[in-house]
Amino acid sequence: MTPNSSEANTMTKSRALADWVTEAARLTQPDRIVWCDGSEEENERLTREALAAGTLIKLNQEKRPGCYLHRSNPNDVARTEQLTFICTPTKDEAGPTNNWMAPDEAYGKLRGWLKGSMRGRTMYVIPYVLGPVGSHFAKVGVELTDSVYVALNMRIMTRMGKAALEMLDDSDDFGRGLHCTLDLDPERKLICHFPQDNTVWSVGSGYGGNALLSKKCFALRIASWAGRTEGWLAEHMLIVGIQNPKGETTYVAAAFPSACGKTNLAMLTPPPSMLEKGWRVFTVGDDIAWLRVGPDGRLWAINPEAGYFGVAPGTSARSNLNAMRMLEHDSIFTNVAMAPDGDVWWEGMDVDPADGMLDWQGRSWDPKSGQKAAHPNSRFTTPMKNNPVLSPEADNRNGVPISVIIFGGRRATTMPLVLESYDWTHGVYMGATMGSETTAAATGAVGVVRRDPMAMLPFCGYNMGDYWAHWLKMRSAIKKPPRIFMVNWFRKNEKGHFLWPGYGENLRVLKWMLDRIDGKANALDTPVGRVPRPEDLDLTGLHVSPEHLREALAVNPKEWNAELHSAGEFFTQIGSTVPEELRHRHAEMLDALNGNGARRHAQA
Ligand code: GTP
Ligand code: SPV
Ligand code: MN
Repeated sequence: MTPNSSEANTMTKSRALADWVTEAARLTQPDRIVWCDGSEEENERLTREALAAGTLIKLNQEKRPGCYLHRSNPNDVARTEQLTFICTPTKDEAGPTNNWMAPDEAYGKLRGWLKGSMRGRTMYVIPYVLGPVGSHFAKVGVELTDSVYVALNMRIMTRMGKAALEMLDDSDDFGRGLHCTLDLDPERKLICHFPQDNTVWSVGSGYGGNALLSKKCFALRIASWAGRTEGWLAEHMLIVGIQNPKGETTYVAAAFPSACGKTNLAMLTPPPSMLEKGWRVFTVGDDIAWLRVGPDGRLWAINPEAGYFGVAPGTSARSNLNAMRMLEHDSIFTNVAMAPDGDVWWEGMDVDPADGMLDWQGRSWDPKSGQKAAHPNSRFTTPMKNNPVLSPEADNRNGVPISVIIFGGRRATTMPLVLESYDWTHGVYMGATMGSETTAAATGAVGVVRRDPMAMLPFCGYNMGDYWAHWLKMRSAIKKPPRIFMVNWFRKNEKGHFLWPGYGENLRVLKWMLDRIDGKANALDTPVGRVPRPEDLDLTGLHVSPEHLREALAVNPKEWNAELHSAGEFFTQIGSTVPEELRHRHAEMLDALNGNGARRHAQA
């Protein structure tokens, strides 16, 4: 089939979409164009094609029906932040934390690479909806890609196909994503965002965050831009419903950096003592939240996605039973290890590795080699309907009302298990200055503490200082603002052991937050926020030494002086756009920490 506009016209009522597909096809010259409708028949056909091409490997269909393995190119296993650009007319719009390229230069460079790049290949046209269909939050995007792996993943991650074309109707209002795998040469790899054009061009990578353009590219970088203009927030946040024994559900949104526990918190299993009393947890989203002020003046959130692209290593029946259950069928695994019986395996699965395992690159693996069998950033893609604790509200067009916002990082030192902010501005300050150790979710060094404001450092589509100002401004629009907390599940003792057991036990910390809101729990004021004392937490049935707990909760002035110093340096880096209120809070906190403040504080 030769690409032509008359065929496109039969697929969509949108002239703009038809023209754009024709134009992209003229540039990239695919042999075939396939419009994806999202049907089951199409899924089977694309899966067959992917199997035939070796893009997918069939896993044991008795153990894991509908499950497949994908092995990526070994140099294409994580997001590449140094090759990700915000292409606004001026560099200031992108700000000091983003890579910037002038739009003309970026389009020109990529056009050169894209010329004839799909010759001999198929171009998939993937229309999708971000958010529940029919919701006033929802937005339409279309991704053009030459990757069948991308097409199959987009089908899981979004509401893809016919529904999107119906929602678009004859409008020209859709996100334009053009993705081409090319030859995976690191010298010809770029992910470029053009917020003013509602456009992303991504070339040279097949990896999730670089290639599934609905996700970080549109639902965060482009959407955060739109949110600033339109008065809402697009955030790197999970959304979870916590049901108490009385049957009342409170919704919590939490921003943790990549590979720092969002999926795990979103679907946690309560500890036995809390399960018995009737506590339940329900997932609305595990990675991205769009938040808008509702007619009642509260902050409401939806999950723009329809599936999870989660970290495999560390997922086990003990750490996340709900995830293990949802991965039993209809999931795509990327870069995990494969057992001789065609099942999957990864480090931290809590299952002994079988003899004769193949590692993530398909090489035979020796457990004694010291090499990992699964790539540390190996992932699963699974539809949200697989999740046994999916919230009944996950598809609600109005979203869910958010009562608590949590920021959290991966910090071996300094940051206590939980800190409550004094007010919205203080909470925004906590988010703006939070630090976290880098993880395998992006290429580069792992374990280095960097500032990762609101867990959005790699995902904010505009100037970071303006983003903080937008957060502060939101306060005036919200009648009943969520209370803001900071958490750290990852503090260690001097021997390098985690001080807090984490995972399901984290619900105890959430319960303290809910009790704080209800005025039922105590806290200690410190210069940097409120912390629970050990006796303020419900620790029934938990075996953790009092000494560890004290260490986990400690606010250590020496560590905090260093922390505030680092935050101050970050403000200097961001420069003149840092809101005055945040600078003021910073100065006040430094004073209080060093005993000069007006507020009197007890030391933890
Ligand atoms: P992205 O998908 O990259 O945005 O990551 P995420 O924030 O959803 O991270 P995820 O929940 O997948 O967790 C990443 C890693 O952290 C996994 O290896 C988990 O096992 C580990 N982890 C999650 N929660 C905890 C916790 O409470 N304590 C400890 N020690 N590790 C945790
Ligand atoms: C992350 O890195 O934060 C992820 C995975 O959630 S990716 O979709 O690749 O960005
Ligand atoms: Mn993420």
